[in-house]
Amino acid sequence: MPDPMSDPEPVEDSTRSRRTRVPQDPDGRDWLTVTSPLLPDADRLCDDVRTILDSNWVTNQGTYARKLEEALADYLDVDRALLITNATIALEMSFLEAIRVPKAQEPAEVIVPAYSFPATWNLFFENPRFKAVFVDIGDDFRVDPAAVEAAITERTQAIVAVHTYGFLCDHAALATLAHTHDLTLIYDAAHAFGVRENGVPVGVLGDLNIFSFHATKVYNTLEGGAITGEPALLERLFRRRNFGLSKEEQSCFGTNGKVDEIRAAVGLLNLEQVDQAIRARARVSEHYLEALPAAGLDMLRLFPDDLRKPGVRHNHSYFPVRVRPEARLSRDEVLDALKHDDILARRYFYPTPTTSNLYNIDPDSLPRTKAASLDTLCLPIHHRMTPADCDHVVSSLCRALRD
Ligand code: T4K
Repeated sequence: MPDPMSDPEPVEDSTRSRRTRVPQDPDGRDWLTVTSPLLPDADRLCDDVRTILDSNWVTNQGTYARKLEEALADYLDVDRALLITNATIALEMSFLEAIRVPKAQEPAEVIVPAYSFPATWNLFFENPRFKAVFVDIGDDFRVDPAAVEAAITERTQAIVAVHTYGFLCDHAALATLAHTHDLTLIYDAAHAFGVRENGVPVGVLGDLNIFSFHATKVYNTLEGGAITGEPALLERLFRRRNFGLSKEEQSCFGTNGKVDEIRAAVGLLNLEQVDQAIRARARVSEHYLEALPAAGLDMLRLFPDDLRKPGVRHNHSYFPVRVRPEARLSRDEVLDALKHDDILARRYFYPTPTTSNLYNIDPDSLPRTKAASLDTLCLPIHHRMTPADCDHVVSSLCRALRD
């Protein structure tokens, strides 16, 4: 088999450790973790930190933050990108700004897949202006447009869809539904930085599109996020990000969604190396796609059609696998077997509303969400991984599921 990672280009920051000590781990083991942060060169970052400190201007739309917004708009191929503290705040600001509440006393219904991270819907449960209407996903983790259509009522105001693992939703179908029923379409694009389909960038697919720049993401500012979308909405969100203030006048309500200069400096340096990191991740992905079937691991369902979809520039943010019901171990037992070999895979997403008591819903009403939350595992994938790291994961899975 050709070595998919034998790219002559060196993997960035390859001098850093490929293993991670997890602070909460009492044993202090060195783990091969589900991801590893893309980090800037320390000397270059120190130079930037010195410049920032010397300038006395450390936050509130400083020079680095402005530069990063321009660079992000360029990279994402959009007119404007608003830099935000993190994706959770960016989602909440977007919901408050863009989802209409037509009648007092009646919450706006928002259709949202139940297979996601709680950040996607937490606000809908804490703010009485909204009511979440959960819908199911397909077997490929994407929200099911037929389920969305069936959930639309006269009180529906918005669809919030998630490009889970960077697999783009059926955006054509969702756009048609939103247009036909006059609904706001918001994408949680936390996992989808840099993804394109047939040349169309992910940041233009919804009225608003929210990215996460958390350390665990393909591209990061340590903590951070961004919003792209309709210019008029972005202009209003620009004020909302600064408490609703503009030129020392308050014209709307808002929050503090700003990003400081040091994180913006990290973001600028990371943007220079993100393409290389994505190429390194793509090599890991290809390695798994070749090696797992070759090892006879047919108790794992893989997603080659999504990861190699023609016309799609994927970002390889995650490598999800599903443990088939016939397998001799459950997903959680596979997770434990991997841990035994110092591999920290993760259950993204678990819990979901189908596996938590918090939501008071019938789990069997969302059967595909329930199944995915109980059988899906995300294997380690990051830019520092070597072919030997991938083979270590494959061997560990073979011992658990095959030998
Ligand atoms: N929408 C969706 C669909 C999302 O998945 C998320 C977040 C959001 C919205 C909200 O985005 P943000 O508000 O965070 O911008 C992580 C992340 O904290 C979270 O951002 C992410 N999704 C979620 C899926 O995963 P944990 O609790 O799994 O992270 P943690 O700390 O266990 O880290 C995972 C692994 O990453 C570690 O085992 C090792 C590695 N790691 C992590 C950190 C923080 C490092 O090597 N270094 C580090 O500094 O939540």
